[in-house]
Amino acid sequence: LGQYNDEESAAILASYENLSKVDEELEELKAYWHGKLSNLYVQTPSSEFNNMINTWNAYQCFITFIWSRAASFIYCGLRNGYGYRDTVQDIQGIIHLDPEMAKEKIIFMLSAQVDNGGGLPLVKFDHNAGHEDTPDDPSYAQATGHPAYRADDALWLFPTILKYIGESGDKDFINEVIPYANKDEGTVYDHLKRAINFSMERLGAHHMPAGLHADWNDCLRLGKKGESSFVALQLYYAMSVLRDFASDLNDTDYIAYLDEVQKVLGDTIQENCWEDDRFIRGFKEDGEVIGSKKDPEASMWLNPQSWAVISGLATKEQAEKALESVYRELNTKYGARVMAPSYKDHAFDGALALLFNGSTKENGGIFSQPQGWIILAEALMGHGNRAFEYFMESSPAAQNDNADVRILEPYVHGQFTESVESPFEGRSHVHWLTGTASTVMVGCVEGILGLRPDLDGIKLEPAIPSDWKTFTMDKVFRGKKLHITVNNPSGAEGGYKACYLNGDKLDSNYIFAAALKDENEIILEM
Ligand code: IFM
Repeated sequence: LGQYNDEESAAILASYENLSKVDEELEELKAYWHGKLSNLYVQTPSSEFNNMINTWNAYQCFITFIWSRAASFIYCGLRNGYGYRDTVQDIQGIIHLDPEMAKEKIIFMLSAQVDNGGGLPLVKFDHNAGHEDTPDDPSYAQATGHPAYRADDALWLFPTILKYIGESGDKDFINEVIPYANKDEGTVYDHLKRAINFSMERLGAHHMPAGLHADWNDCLRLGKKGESSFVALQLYYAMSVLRDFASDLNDTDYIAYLDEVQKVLGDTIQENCWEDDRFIRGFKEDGEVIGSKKDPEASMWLNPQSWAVISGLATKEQAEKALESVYRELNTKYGARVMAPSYKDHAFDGALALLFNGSTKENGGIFSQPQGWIILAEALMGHGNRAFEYFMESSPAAQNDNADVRILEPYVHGQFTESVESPFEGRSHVHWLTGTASTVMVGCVEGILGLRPDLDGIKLEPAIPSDWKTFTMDKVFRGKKLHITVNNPSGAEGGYKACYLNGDKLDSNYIFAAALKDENEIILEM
């Protein structure tokens, strides 16, 4: 109604005086949403988990997918475009439900990648691919208010595109030609290669990616000389993803290049970022460590620990130690803090988190988005009990009886929750438009439920609470119906003993897409 003038709106209102039209449209609306949510339906012993995964988290994923952070008066006022990282991340939350819808947005975001491989920090609503200014042009900063590149933006494309191709089986997508934001065009494969180049051309003193204007953490200004361990881990992971695509395309020269640079990057992260029982957060412009165990404040950071596992860089021993450190030093009854202790007297110049009171937002608050990554990391290690514990601590559905404290609706994720130093511990903020929707969805679907599609099929590797004796998942995968029953008579929290597809015992827990019929009975024994 807000889009029309008085006369036109009055006509629309009048058309609803016919109640059968109201009924019809309500049915249409219900059918639309049931359709959108129908590609995955789980029945586990946890009603909180079922409600979030089948309905509410999924619904929030579609809402953030559509709006990104663009339309929230609570979040940052009305923006004149889409944030690159946020939008590419948000796509991940709906891929398992609607890969076609995801594809369209992926293409749009690739067309907002600059020809140097970096993402446009803000993609205007009237984005005109091939003709946009970039952060290298003063006019871009003037129009958008964003003067510089972020270190991480284009690196989010790797997990997102991998998930899309895995879910859809659309391998040809890698050869699709898409324009760059400012000039030139290239295949999706070329876009990804340039994203790697963007980071490789901006390395700091330890040969790790520079932190630039910010990485995922908007409050860390590390500049051209400071370095981010989080981005280094993202880059390490991106190289593994691209290696798979390169093998599929038989691009042997590029595989050799990736192997060489990934080894150098991996070695430097190991040498410079591992400290006894944790990965550090990075280096300041002057070369000093951020997030060292001996620092009086901000000595422990969540994201480098979870991403060391997700990226595949951490050894098993490092992963176990780092995850244990997270649990010991960051976990609270409402989830894991983004770092601790909060900055108060020892923040450095680029640590803008100091602007916030301790235990809120990036200053030691329970940032909700990283909860999805810690759930995923624990699940990848086969720690089903821990993964589920993190899910429950931060899950809106588990706080139905805590509304006086939490304040937000018990079915929607918020951006952060106040933590231990706050007089309002447990109070959550900024509902609906938050990347939490997609990270927690991915953590639960790929992590706890263990549904992990890749180029040729799908791996089933649940990591569940050991008291779940059995659960089922109905999933549509590449147009085929999968009815999956997971049995866990011996109380495992990870691993599997046997996997059956339509009565035949398989060699592993991997199911080739080519082996699927239209309807499939799958049994996984844990
Ligand atoms: O990563 C950012 C996100 O892009 C916007 N909200 C805050 C997050 C953490 O700083």
